[in-house]
Amino acid sequence: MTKTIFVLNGPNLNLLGEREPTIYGSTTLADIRQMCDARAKSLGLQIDFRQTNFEGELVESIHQARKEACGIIINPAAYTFTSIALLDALKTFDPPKIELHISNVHAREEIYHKSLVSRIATAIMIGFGARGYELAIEAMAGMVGAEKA
Ligand code: CA2
Repeated sequence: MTKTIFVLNGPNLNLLGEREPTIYGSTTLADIRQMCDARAKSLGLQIDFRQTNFEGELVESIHQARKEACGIIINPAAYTFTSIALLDALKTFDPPKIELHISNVHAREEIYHKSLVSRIATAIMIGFGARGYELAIEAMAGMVGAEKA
């Protein structure tokens, strides 16, 4: 059976490519979704790609991932720095979890420096732009022992 990876995206990431291109680039979330699907397919993986502006919905997706996914790639956006609910939910997910940020958060204002999610992430992908999603999928394929190279 094909292994499924959940790719979860938090608040405002639906605006990618429309605003602040100097920070987040001009690639849209729809473009990123396509890139993820293509890379996952070539690695023998399946992607469940989601975006929400609601904290509880992210928590629900993580609960669903506990039943259906063998890995999570998550860009929690602003909830990275504020959400204990997200942290608690991710703690219940034992398989690999990659925290991802498009921008280099450490080169930005101090409010973006202290991630709660990093405490429990298996690995972190920061500052590679939209390409970070593809890189995270490649890394995840290695972590979950996907069939193809
Ligand atoms: O770099 C990232 O991927 C972030 O997770 C993006 C978050 C920010 O709070 C994190 O510090 C780093 C913000 C997402 C906002 O997305 C927008 C996209 C286009 C225009 C405006 C906001």
